[in-house]
Amino acid sequence: MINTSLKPDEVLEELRRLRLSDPSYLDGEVLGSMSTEAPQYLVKAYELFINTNLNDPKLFKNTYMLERECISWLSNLFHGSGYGFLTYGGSESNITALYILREYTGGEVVVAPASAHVSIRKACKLLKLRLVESPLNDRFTPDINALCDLIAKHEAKLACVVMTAGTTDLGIVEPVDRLISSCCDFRYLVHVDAAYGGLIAPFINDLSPNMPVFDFRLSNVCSITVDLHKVVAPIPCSALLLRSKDLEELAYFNAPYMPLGFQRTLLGTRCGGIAAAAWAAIKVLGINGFKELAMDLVRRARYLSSKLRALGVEVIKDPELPIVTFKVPNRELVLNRLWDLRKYVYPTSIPSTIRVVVGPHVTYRVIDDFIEVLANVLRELGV
Ligand code: 0PR
Repeated sequence: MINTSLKPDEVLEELRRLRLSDPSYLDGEVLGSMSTEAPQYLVKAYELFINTNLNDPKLFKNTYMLERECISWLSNLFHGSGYGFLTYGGSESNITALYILREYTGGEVVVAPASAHVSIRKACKLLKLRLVESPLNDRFTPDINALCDLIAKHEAKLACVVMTAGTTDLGIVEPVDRLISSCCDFRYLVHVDAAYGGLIAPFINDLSPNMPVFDFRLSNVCSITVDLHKVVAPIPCSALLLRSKDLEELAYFNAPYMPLGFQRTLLGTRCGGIAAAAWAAIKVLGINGFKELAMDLVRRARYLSSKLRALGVEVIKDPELPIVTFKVPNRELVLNRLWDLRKYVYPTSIPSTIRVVVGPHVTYRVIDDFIEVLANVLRELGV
């Protein structure tokens, strides 16, 4: 039973206690999740705008200005023209993108490699779009010929093709550029789900020189999802970037009682804190800060991968983005033991594999500690 007669101080104390017993990022416990511990200045920025509503831009002009500046900066990074919205997460961005592209094209089918995130499946279900999946090859990347065959087959009814820049299992940046150059006889629009890779891939050319291009320079690309809460911002914080104003306007909904006469995005009231946190992150980090962070994460992921190999563990793929996926015999047993020891790593959809996402809180010390625990677990279980 919940005690309902607590004083504010008491309730906060109780909440502190509850939060402390949930996993900690900074103690190196959260290892498989894509979220991270946001720095305090971003939490503060969020808090300053916590009672503002992004969906009432005439009332909260500055909040709206912060959103526009964030979209403009992010859009610029992807060679776009400044259209789009801040959203509450990659799922909302993806659902909105598919909604907009369905409205724009009148299409009924979405073609995507099997690596597409569950939010794409969710979007298709909600929007009554038929998702047609194309296979991955033995390197877990999309089979471009198969994808192109499906595009040809469904061209007339296609709402869009979805490609992922930073797949959930392996952090693979799918070759949007290669698809478009080799599948050029058909008309189709592409939505890029860069929820995970969007704020990492553009910055790591020095370490991964062959990174595919997946931005608005490719004329088929109409929308890009990019999450700030996967690299730096407090949850929730994502963006949906759009190629043009007419696409953006497809997510405006008449609301005669509102000061502007319409509402933007699929949600109603939207906390302005997300705009303040995103704006603060962009102002503080800038291109150089994001680059430094992204490069550092990739270096740490490579360090983890080499440590795993030194243990005799098979790493599925050299990490391009900072996700390290590796094989273990008897996965359930190993996962359970690691979770018992508060090392929260995740299974992936590839059989017998476990994933570590190297977020900002996964430092070299955290990695060394994890390797030691994993070595003990593997020894102890004799697997
Ligand atoms: N697109 C891709 C490629 C993703 O990996 C994710 C989330 C999304 C879209 C959806 O983003 P939102 O979760 O912001 O809506 N990928 C993570 C995953 O499935 C989500 C996650 C994050 C899961 C933190 C657990 C967790 O603790 O692993």
